[in-house]
Amino acid sequence: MSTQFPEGFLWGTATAAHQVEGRNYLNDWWAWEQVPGHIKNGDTSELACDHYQRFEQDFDLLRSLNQNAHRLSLEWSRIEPRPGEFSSEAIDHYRKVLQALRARSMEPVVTIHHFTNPTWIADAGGWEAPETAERFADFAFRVVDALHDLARYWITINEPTVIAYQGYVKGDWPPGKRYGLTRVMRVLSTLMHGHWLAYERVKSRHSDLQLGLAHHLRVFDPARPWMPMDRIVASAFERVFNQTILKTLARGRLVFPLTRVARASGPSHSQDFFGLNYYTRELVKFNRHYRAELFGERVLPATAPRSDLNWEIYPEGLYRVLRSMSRHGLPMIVTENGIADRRDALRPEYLLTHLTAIQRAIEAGSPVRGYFHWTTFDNFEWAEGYSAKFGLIACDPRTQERRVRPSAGLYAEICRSNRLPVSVELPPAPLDDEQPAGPAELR
Ligand code: IFM
Repeated sequence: MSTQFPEGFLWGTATAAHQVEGRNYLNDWWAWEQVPGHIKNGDTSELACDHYQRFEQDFDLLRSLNQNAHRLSLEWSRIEPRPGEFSSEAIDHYRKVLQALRARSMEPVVTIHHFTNPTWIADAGGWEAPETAERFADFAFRVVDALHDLARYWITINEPTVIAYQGYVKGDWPPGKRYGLTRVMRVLSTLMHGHWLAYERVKSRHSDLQLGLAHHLRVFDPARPWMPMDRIVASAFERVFNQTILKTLARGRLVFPLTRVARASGPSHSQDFFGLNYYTRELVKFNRHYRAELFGERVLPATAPRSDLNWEIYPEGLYRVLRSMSRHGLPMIVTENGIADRRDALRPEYLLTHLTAIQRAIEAGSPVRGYFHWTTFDNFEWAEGYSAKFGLIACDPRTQERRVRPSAGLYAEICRSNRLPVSVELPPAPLDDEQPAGPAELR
């Protein structure tokens, strides 16, 4: 097997505005963080990585680590703080950010919506209100039109199913609802509608741009493959969490179970590339008490290695997902992949095994065009606060000190050579200078 990646392969890291910028006070997440008990250790995003101010130095660092691309998101609440009122100051800021990437020969990939909503959108019903689709599409058109000369790749919405699951099934994220399937499907339908409208509007003016979605796909396997009920719930998870929106997008119309609540349709082609966020697999076991979760209880494998968040490390899943998504016939970009590993003990191997999985998929015919490691620096990991450390670069939210981890050096060498090392001496496991994270709840 070749260890070389295709010419022009995009190598970078990914971030999201609210997780790194700091001082995002006008969105629903900021309001949510203020309520005790919502975020681990009482953390709030506050200054995060202060990236809003420090983006130039941060990009210098990434360039020095040989990255030729970068994924970031725009903060809707900064750009449109009140309905229909667009801040030229915020748009100018993002122009400077994208220019800074271009000046360093780094290809930007820009996400328009990464989890946060302006408070005025949340107050008007968030993604439960059908009008949010229109409002989002207006915003998307406006920002792409203002910045289209600086970025070719755009992602409309990051992880629609995660928004629906965390905010409206589990209730761990804003707006903190615990709904049954029907109301959750309404949320997902509005998200799909918003994507379709945004895609159509943007493409009608800027047909040359490449637009996609970032899908969070997990592999769902039966915990006990010999048990028919486990197999049934695992395939129900696959259908609802992965296939519902994939089929909806492929057919250009809502499919069951979304059709229980709405009958929207959109263009038959609404993704120019397939954005994939892959982290882990979940083993699912039938449990009749788990009605709200399709009777599936997620269980941990007894022996497999796991991240600080207890997510199974399963690189084979990335290969399986890439091969299976190839049937859509779209170029693919791995828009996120990474591990919470505060000691940087598992990350080097995680990187190598997941990149090997990508390479195998490419060899087997999957058109993968780029890889964005999640994430650049340790940042505000939503309900986990600062406790989950996904960064190639450590970042202390109090001092803002950045520290390049050994795995960032390994990644830099891969980015430079555009190939996997034939043999690699993994950096020694670091001294445990930080408290290990306690077991976290499964997502
Ligand atoms: O931090 C998140 C990111 O915002 C979306 N995808 C998963 C990451 C890790 O949990």
